[in-house]
Amino acid sequence: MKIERVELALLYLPYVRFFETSLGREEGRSFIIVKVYADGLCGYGEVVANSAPLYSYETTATAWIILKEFLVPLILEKKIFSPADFYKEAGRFRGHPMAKAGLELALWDLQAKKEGLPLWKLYGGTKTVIPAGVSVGIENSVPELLERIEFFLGEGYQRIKIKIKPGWDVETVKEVRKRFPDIPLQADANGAYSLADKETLKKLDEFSLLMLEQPFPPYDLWDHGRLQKEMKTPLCLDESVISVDSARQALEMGSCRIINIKVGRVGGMIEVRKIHDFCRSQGVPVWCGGMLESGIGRAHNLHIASLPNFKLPNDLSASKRYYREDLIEPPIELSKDGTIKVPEGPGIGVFPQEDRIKRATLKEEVFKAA
Ligand code: OSB
Ligand code: MG
Repeated sequence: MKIERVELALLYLPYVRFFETSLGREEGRSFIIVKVYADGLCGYGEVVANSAPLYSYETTATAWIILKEFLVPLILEKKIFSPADFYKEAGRFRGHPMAKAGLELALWDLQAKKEGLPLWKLYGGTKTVIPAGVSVGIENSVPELLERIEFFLGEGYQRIKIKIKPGWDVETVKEVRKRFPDIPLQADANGAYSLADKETLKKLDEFSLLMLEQPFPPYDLWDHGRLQKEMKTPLCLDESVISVDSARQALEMGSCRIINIKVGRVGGMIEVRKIHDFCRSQGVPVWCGGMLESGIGRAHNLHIASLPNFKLPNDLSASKRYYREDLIEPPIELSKDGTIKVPEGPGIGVFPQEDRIKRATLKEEVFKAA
């Protein structure tokens, strides 16, 4: 197979409702859709970087430059088309995992479509229904947060994750527990604390959380280990785990007991697989995190979450929880039992709607093979 053309499009989609974390409040999201064309087929990927370097250092602008100047040329000039060859060649460039993942995922989709297989089969997945949780942002008041949680529980989500930050933590979790004593509940700080906050964080042990996600900044593996030694709540790392080596180092240091896997954060599906397999060999469960992806990125996540060691409810919610009009048909829907079906057709198994992509596009560029 020879890739004939690669297209990049920068999109903006407004959320149905603002989403606030310790990093700030957002009303919508910029991201990049990558398309690779060969033999009359098109593979789709999503670059999950946002407009500002808050969650990580990447932005839509840095990803665009890295794709244009380094990654797309690998495909069009070195004539690479297999995800494995791309992983190897792209690995020579340091960093920029979200840019790499967007293109690698497009190649995976293309390959699966060529073979007429759904991605989950190509990946060796073992599940076709995925347990869905929902990530609930910081609200203006605790009563509003309780109302949001009530709404999502009514929809059937299997677990609730709330976002915390200094000033919206122990008391907030206490109120949530008072109102919902038995629900599977976890909290995510997106790195808002430091070891100086240890005594505050230890108070969360009272509330039987499934896990506490990323209390400290990404590079603080060691301090996470110091906190985990003093807490019974399992720590889960998100931002800190950027490769299988960082996953191994985190587990060796006792920095966490659970790992959140995001394909964009680790640079593609091949690295996901390595982290997944290593965690499985260590008896450490993983789950699939989200970046408020459009249906394209979320369809990819559903296929990834079909692997056997994804053992906890995932941040994979229905299309309508994020966007009024998702980019795909059919939309991703939640079943009454709080699961989402992995799409069945070839590749990502959902149909991107080109008219909707166009309407949301701010900028595009086409690259053709010589
Ligand atoms: O830390 O998991 C996170 C969204 C954007 C950036 C970081 C995170 C999140 C979420 C949303 O929690 C998960 C989802 O896509 O539903
Ligand atoms: Mg997180």
